[in-house]
Amino acid sequence: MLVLHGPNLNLLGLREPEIYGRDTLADVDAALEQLADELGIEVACRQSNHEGELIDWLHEARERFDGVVINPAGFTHTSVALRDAIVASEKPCIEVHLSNVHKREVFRHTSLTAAVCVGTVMGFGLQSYLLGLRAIASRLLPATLAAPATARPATAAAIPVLPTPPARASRRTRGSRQPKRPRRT
Ligand code: CA2
Repeated sequence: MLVLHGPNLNLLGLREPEIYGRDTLADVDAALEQLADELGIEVACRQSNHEGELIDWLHEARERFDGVVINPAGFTHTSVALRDAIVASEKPCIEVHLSNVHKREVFRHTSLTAAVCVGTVMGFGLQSYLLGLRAIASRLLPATLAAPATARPATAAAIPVLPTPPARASRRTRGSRQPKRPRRT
């Protein structure tokens, strides 16, 4: 798996601990590597302050990685190019955020990247990354979370994308659930 940290995350733990906590980026990467070991997968963690470099790494994921966990940081809210690169990677991506962006400024409430990711984890600090890694691992290797490393098959088929649930019946077609009008007396 590839883990990408976006701009300014190299400062993690050094500033604004009230928002982002006291864990440093090295702590996050160490925790990811430990979890990857437990899950029996390999992880490569990279950080860049440059949009183009993040895009190049997403292109690299096409050939070299099975999935991506990405915290696009400030680019979440601005970058069509990063969104396009996530699509171009043709790999399942999970978006993660340390903070709950919906509790913060309105400009952080929009993510240009979330809709092209499988899902988003936010608000749990370092744990957001670990939950994101578990999510991507369980999607690609169903045995990963269910069985200890010794009992796992050498290879496992990817879980197919879940089918879209059938559309719910409209309120009008659910006649029995309509509140009954009081009878006129
Ligand atoms: O909560 C997150 O993970 C964010 O992606 C962090 C971004 C922010 O722009 C997003 O809205 C939410 C900011 C990353 C900057 O990280 C810093 C860490 C320490 C000190 C200063 C910045």
